[in-house]
Amino acid sequence: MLEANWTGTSTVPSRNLYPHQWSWDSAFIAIGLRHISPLRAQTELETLLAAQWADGRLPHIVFNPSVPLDAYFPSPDFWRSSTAGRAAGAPRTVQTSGIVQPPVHALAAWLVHRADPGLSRARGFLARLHPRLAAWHRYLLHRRDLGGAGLVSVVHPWEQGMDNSPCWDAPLARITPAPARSFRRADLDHGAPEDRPTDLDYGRYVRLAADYRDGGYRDGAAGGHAAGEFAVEDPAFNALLIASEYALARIAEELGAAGSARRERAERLTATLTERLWDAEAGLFRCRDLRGGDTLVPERSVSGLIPLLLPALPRDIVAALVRTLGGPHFSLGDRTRLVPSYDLLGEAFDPHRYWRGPAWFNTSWLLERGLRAHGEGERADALREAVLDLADATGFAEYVDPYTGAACGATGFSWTAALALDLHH
Ligand code: 9WN
Repeated sequence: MLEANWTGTSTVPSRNLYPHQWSWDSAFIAIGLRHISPLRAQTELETLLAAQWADGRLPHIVFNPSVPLDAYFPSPDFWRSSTAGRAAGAPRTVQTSGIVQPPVHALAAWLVHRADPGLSRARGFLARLHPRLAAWHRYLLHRRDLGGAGLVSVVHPWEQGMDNSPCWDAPLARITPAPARSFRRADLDHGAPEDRPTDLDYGRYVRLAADYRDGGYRDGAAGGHAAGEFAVEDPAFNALLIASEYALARIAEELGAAGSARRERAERLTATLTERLWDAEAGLFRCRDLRGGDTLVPERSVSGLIPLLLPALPRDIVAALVRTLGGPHFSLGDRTRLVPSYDLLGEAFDPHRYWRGPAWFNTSWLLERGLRAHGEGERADALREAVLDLADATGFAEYVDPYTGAACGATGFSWTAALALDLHH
């Protein structure tokens, strides 16, 4: 399946629904590919990083010029990266989007290197990637610290990667949607409407992206003075950045440089994440809505569990997260086998609609890693088994009903295959 989704320089998330290269998909895909072709895994990340902007941002989509414009919306003529993004340093030769996705890349680069260090050294893989990954993290930590406290903000739900999570309902409610007739959704040509975000969601996605584009993709100053109407500090996005900071420390050391400053920064960021986003009463991390009075969003999302990945998390927080995973809101190992994307008891819960309940394979892969890192071997083993069984049983579905495990969304989804492959090894 990964062969079928390979284009020669990267892997599409799914042939029909997502016919270009996506940023965090490529990181997860490389993590799986390293077991069958370390060279392809390296190439996957190199292709993505070649589309980096001069300001350090890694675009969430790198467009394939041979795919017709109407195959995916929003297409290159919407983002207009090479013109609207000129001041921010968008590349001239490739068309990209102008927003970002979670920074899983340094973690992926380190894991890919370790799969075949000889090939990696011979090709200068890490030496070439290191400055680009460092610039990427610098962009996030400096240009995207909109709250001024050290954490990164996302300025669009697509940036966080869980597009229609109920966490965005309140922050999005303040956005005037673009008129439905001003754009045409291509996703509904391939996906069932009840499995996808609504037209109203799309109107707001389009409005936010168009405003960002029309502002030249400029980011605001620290302290929340940016123009954008949507700015959220998300636990998963920040946890993945921290995990990638640890990986960058190891990459620097492999290249003969010091990694300690980066490791210390990762620890400081873990403390800031806890101070800003931890909700002890609920036993999980929350999103902070900077434009909504700087308050915590009262929804429980899988995003709030993903900081379990972090090695420097205080023990009581680790214990609370493990309890929450198995408790009534996520019910892992009891009513669910993969981790639901959203609170089973939440008012907005829907077992089929995208990020409003269904279980996704990448989040379970991240939590498997977190459980194992904190000595929860049995729970990690059970989650690993569930990923392998359900990936196979569903034809590598994009996501599944969290109760029944029935396939939803696209089949032949690349990160499902890649992450199953990784857990198989
Ligand atoms: C928008 C590619 C991407 C994933 C996201 C997922 C979905 C896109 C869409 O597909 O988002 O970026 O069109 O719905 O939500 O996490 O990276 O697989």
